[in-house]
Amino acid sequence: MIIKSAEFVKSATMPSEYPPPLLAEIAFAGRSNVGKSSLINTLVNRKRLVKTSSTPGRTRLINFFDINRQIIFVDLPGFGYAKVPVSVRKKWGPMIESYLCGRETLRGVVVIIDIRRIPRQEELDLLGWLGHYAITAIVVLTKADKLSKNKATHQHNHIARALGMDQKDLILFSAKSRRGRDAIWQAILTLVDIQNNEVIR
Ligand SMILES: Nc1nc2c(ncn2[C@@H]2O[C@H](COP(=O)(O)OP(=O)(O)O)[C@@H](O)[C@H]2O)c(=O)[nH]1
Ligand SMILES: [Mg+2]
Repeated sequence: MIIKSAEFVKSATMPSEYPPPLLAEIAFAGRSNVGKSSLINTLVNRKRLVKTSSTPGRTRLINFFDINRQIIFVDLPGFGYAKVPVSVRKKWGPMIESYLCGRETLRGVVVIIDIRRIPRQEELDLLGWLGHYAITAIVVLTKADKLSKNKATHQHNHIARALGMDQKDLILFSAKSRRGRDAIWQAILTLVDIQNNEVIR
């Protein structure tokens, strides 16, 4: 799909602050610093639609972005950053869960995992919730450029096993090389039911 517009809509912490549910939504979730902002920016060909940061754990809000007046991208707060105070961390689960279980326009969640790490409890919990609410997960292994081809293949296998998933259902991605971008767009467009007659650029 050709990106004609990509605009920040608003930030929210609770359902009363969400924008009206008028368009199909795709949410993005992952550990702090995993590369979530970079992935969204790569998908929409913008350098700084979503702020990237070398200081993890800053985003504590749910951020909504309008793409082409066709899809809403939702940047969920990153989880699992140890330096964030416990009081703040405790709010993340309920905040994310109330979004996931109550948003009628939500079509799927892109779950982003660093290809160099083995998924831990937070990722398993998130995938468990998605399964429970029958929300489709698009699982992406990011920062693939950081590993050699052999190591990437090894991790791909290893992570698939840890998640109990088929290897072919995990998309390898790099914001640096843009590898995997088209595959993620295909998965998204299938979920939001937009015809992809145009070339993805
Ligand atoms: N080499 C490499 N670095 C990445 C990639 N994606 C993100 N990063 C870097 O990882 C750090 C965190 O990225 P960011 O997108 O802000 O992560 P977020 O906290 O999940 O939103 C930044 O320094 C990015 O430049 C990638 O695919 N490859
Ligand atoms: Mg971010």
